[in-house]
Amino acid sequence: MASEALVVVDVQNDFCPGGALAVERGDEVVPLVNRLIERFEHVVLTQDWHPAGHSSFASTHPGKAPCETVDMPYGEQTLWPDHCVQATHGAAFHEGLEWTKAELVIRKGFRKAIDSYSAFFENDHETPTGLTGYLRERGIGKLTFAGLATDYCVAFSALDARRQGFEATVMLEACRGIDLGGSLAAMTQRMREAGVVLA
Ligand code: VGL
Ligand code: ZN
Repeated sequence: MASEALVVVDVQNDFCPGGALAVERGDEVVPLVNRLIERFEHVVLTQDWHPAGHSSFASTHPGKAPCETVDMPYGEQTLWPDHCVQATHGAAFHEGLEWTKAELVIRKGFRKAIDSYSAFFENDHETPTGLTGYLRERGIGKLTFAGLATDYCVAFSALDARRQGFEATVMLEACRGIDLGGSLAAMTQRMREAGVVLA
């Protein structure tokens, strides 16, 4: 039988209260995620990891504000405040996160010209992060997701997991959402339709 892994998505300072792209009550997931980390044999973390001047930052596009969109070669891209800049405090994991046990940290969003919500593919839905190969080689077929944000990085990761043939469960109580323009309801529906188990 294929083994399982927990994927902890972007539990970083910038997505917690006080951070640059704070998800409301984002820090509340920390104790819940820690409990999940204890329960799982294999744990993978993702870390949003942008170079300064990243193309997903509104500040990179003169006249644009956060939450507006721009057309990128790979499609429409939502713009964000500068966040999770490589090696800054904002990009570090929340200090309460008990990440010692994690066997892999997947960094994403490090290419200046392309954003990456999913743990599997960048936002062109083509450029792989390498996670599929890693999990397959290790015989891991079943994934459980928790972290931030429900309607962006968690949802796109869970959808891509299904597309790549993994079983996927999202622990909703150990996630918090951004909910931009109804994104939480829309992404919840898309996950359900894709066969993601919402627990
Ligand atoms: C995320 C927006 C931009 C996330 C990352 O972790 O959900 N959202 N970068
Ligand atoms: Zn980001």
